[in-house]
Amino acid sequence: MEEIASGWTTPVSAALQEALRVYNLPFNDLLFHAQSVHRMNFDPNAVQMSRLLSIKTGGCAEDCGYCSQSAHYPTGLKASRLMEVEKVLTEARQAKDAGATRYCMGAAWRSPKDRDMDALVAMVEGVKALGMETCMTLGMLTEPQAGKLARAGLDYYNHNIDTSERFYPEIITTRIFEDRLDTLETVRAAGIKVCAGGILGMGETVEDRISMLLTLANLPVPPESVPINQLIPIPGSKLAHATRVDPIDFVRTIALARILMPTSHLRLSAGRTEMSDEMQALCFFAGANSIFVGDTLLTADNPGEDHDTALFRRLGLAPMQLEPAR
Ligand code: SAM
Ligand code: DTB
Ligand code: SF4
Repeated sequence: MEEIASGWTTPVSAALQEALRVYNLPFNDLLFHAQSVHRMNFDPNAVQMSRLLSIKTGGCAEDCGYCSQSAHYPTGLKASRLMEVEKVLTEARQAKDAGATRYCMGAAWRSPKDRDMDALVAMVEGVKALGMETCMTLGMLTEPQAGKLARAGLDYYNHNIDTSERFYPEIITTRIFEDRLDTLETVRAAGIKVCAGGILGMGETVEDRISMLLTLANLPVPPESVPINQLIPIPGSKLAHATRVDPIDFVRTIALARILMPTSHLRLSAGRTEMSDEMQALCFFAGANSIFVGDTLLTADNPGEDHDTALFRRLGLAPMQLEPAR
């Protein structure tokens, strides 16, 4: 085993070396390969649309260096309590009318408190009753909490590993990489589909990005949904001045993700306001087939309906239809 340059200090596995070889293929070869894999598994012109809502904003105990919602950084965000169930359902109805098929409710928690579970269950049941898929991202879950959400009908749980195991402690110190994997296992065991991905542009190396993808692809069952976020630099956060990831490197990472996880929905997530239409088009060609729609993500801006409708028209893309419930 040999060492790879650019800061990777541990011996590099054969899988990482092979993935790096694919990643470094001539761009056209890489994209052709990724698009071929994509076509074998999906309609190449259909894009799944999810809508996010922050149901509990700010004041989070965790110290994630990228996040506007961590209480450890002076980001200027006003913290708020858990939203009322009825208010969440009103927002979900509007998202459905605007074409979203999945509603993702996020809370700035290290983990939910048991006293919050009844409201969370009511939100899942209410959104499901509207005929949308449900997703939640609430931090670490215990087995009983995951069980309650599963029984309420939660379809997906989002819990990102964010980066490689090696780079993780540089970004977050209040929990460890293994904690994330434990929650993913708990979610999977409860019968909820897994949404897990990460962020590019936090100062990680190419090998870190590939290592993150290999961790996801080598889970006992790969995530059904893989969000790839481009860091939105948040003023006041630890990563406020991180260098932006090179767009071609970003597209290469999407292509490798598609090749490593052929049947997962690959979401071009945070950071689209800073991406040109051309870059997004390349990401879709490389195998991305899901986006967040609407003007806001959790706290940050998103392109919004007008821009995305125009983008879909320019690219001949269509919203992916929900599979009929079995
Ligand atoms: N508190 C929960 C957790 O951490 O799992 C759920 C919410 S958290 C905001 C969800 C994910 O959003 C994070 O894991 C991270 O990948 C992504 N994220 C947060 N802030 C971001 C930013 N500034 N830029 C890009 N992605 C971000
Ligand atoms: C994910 O990977 N990206 C979404 C969702 N999962 C929860 C969140 C992006 C957050 C972007 C920063 C913000 O809105 O505060
Ligand atoms: Fe809290 Fe999640 Fe933000 Fe980390 S990413 S500070 S856990 S809201």
